[in-house]
Amino acid sequence: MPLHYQTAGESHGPALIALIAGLPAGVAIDAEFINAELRRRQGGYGRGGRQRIETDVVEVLTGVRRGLSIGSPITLRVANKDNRLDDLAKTPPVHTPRPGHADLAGSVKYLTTDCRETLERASARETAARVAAGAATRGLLRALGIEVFGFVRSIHQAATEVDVTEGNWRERLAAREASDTYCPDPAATARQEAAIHQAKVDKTTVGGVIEAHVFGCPPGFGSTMDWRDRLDGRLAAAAMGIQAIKAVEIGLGAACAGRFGHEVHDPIAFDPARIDTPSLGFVRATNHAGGTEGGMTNGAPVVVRAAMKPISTLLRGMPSVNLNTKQAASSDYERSDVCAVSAASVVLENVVAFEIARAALEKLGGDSMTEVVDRYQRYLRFARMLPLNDASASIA
Ligand code: EPS
Repeated sequence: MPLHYQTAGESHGPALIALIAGLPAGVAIDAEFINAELRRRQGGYGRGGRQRIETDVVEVLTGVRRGLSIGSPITLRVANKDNRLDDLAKTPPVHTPRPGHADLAGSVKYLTTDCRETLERASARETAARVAAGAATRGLLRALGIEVFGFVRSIHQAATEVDVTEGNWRERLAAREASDTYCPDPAATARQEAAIHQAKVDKTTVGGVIEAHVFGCPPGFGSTMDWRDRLDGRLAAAAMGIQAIKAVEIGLGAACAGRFGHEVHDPIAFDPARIDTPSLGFVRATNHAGGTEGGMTNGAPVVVRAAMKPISTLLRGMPSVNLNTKQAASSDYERSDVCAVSAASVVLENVVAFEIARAALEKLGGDSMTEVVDRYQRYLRFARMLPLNDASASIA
């Protein structure tokens, strides 16, 4: 079975769970790193009261021995302190759906007028489990020299224009760590905080744009042979699958449509000095393709961008309808955030990491990391030897 995961859990149930299967033995499962990512997901300017209640910490229940995976399914659990799903007084039914949330569609789908049945699962609290699952694969990626960096590009109208490259991403990471909005640009951070503050004053919410950049992938992860195996499609599905995401781009994305071909495609050159890098020496001055061509990595950094809508729980309410009476009513208010774009950037970073780990394992295979790393080195060796001849074919 290829690497995959499933999550379970309600926002105010006892816990969130991620069950990962298909990870080889010998992957370092770094609970401290997972917890640091969970803490980052809880943070960011504009978060609401729930994050002051919770301290998300992962419990590794199965599949790991002394910090290393053993090949069996891995169960990760994050407990909810605010666990009150069955307490009707504290967690009453919700009858007036919030425009933009899953409330209306989910209630009709499950033939109930209590939106809580749906909203408990639809809540982005579930993304704690996805962050834990993605973060658990980071040890595998690091063993292959692959790093993922996620950050906030914009909140409302406040955007940064900083570039992120193989050469500067660690500096950008340090700048992101210093930013309350997870944006690697202090001036843009200040404007983003002001936008969130104003939205709070106005009892409304704001969205924004998040990005994840993947460094160190060689050409050939993903596949062009079947549409379901295309890496760009999987990345888009993983990103669009995050609550509140309404658009996903790879590289230049939608901007490709308004340019001529020669302005879009990244010219290929060969630099023998870079043959030992994952690009194998096939270098590009631009990366409009965002690191994927034909549904496969092409050796350039993979760039995934996603647009998040403003959170649909508004303190000021929105025009809606009571599902029992069908009378006009203002949407119900559940404690929520003014802005969760920063948190979403952590989710994007980790769901992208998971998809890259899956694509790497599909290319390389292997039951243990010893095998996976060995197969990776062999693949790179053959690729550097191109064109292969009789002599090369005999190399072990
Ligand atoms: C949360 C995301 C938001 C919060 C939630 C925690 O959920 P939703 O996607 O439904 O807006 O509102 O917190 C609560 C439900 C609460 O009890 O405050 C998250 O990302 O952890």
